Amino acid sequence: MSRLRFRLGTRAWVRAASISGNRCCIAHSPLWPGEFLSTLLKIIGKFARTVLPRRGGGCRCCNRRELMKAHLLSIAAALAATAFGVSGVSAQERTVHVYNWSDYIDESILQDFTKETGIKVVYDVFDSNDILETKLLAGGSGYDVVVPTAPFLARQIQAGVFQKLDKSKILNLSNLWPEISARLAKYDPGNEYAVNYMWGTTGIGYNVDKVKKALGDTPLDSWDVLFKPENAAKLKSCGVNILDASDETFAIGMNYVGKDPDSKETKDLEAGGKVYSDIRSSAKTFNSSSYIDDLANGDICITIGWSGDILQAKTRAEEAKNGVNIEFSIPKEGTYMWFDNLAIPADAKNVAEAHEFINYLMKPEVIAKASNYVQYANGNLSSQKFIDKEVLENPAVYPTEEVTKKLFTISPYGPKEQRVLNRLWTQIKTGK
Ligand code: N2P
Repeated sequence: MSRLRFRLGTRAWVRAASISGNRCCIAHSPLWPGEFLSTLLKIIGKFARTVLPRRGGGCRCCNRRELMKAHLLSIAAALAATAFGVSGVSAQERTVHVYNWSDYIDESILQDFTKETGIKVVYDVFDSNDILETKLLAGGSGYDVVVPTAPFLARQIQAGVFQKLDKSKILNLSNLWPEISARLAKYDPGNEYAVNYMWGTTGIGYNVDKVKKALGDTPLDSWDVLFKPENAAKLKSCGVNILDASDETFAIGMNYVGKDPDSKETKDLEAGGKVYSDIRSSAKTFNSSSYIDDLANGDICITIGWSGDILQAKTRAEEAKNGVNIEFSIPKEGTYMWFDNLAIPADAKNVAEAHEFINYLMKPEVIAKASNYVQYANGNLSSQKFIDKEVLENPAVYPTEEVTKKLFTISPYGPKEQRVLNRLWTQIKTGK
């Protein structure tokens, strides 16, 4: 839009100076955008006025020679403005469109990025990989940076959805944590398309007092708390939420019943799904974003949830001083460990800005600021010296080695397997 205005401005100026006949008029174009350009115009305009002293209205009659001079001058001005002005204009107008998970950044980071680079951030959020994938596969999403979870990233790379990163433009990649990059390379061989943003686990978030009231001294270190139908029934009245993320919930369900969490066999998926259909009647909601506030406000008392989301709920409750005491547990049977990653769609319009944005996020102090706020671990080793002690030393954020051994990852679903998963999950959610 602004570039169009710039072109109009250039044309308007040239035209204004070359009115046919005996009249010539040198005028500042009101359409001309940008401080740089207006300064340039002032200088050139001043020069033009010296050659062609202005009379009332900025126009005067002039002879052929003068008209020719004005004409040439105006063309030179337009060319100069085009040559020098484009970078001036685009520095002012540069934008990056980012599509990230909800509750996943300290928004002051976006403002700081704009202050430092002049690039405006248009920031939208989603709360499921399925939503992101639908947009990416349809094409023309309009996003320059997106954040898929690893198995989705892998199949989206296969589908040609992303462009390779130009690593020469992301010098802060030198700060990455080799162990996390190696894990990510299972999904993105050679780490060509993506950079880890955050990683974490999917566990149980609960309201300590309400769950104790409902279940007495039942230990909270096992999925039994939620998956045993008799426990779920007791928790029903204080509010049970299930994360609306079928790939994860099925993997966790299959693991719970002793199957391979990465199985894609229909019978295993059915067995994993049964864990949820057995407790369906006790579930209040299937949600992956507003559940943070619901837990913080006491509207639900237990949820399957992402580590940092639960810790953010805890922080919100503490800040609200509402007496709600929240904890997160990584169940002893093990759980899913996931990786969310920054990638650039193949059809991104602002590729240079996307690289700058990723590079900025990978500054150790910047990504540490994000981790401190969202309470998720990140894949940047150099950032750890900037991470608050309470975050870095919280095993719910950076699990101990012993716990890490029980964490599993999953591979992407193929199209047919995905259809089975979708069908089963819809049946569970609708209770049919
Ligand atoms: C942040 C959600 C983390 C996404 N609200 C887990 N993939």
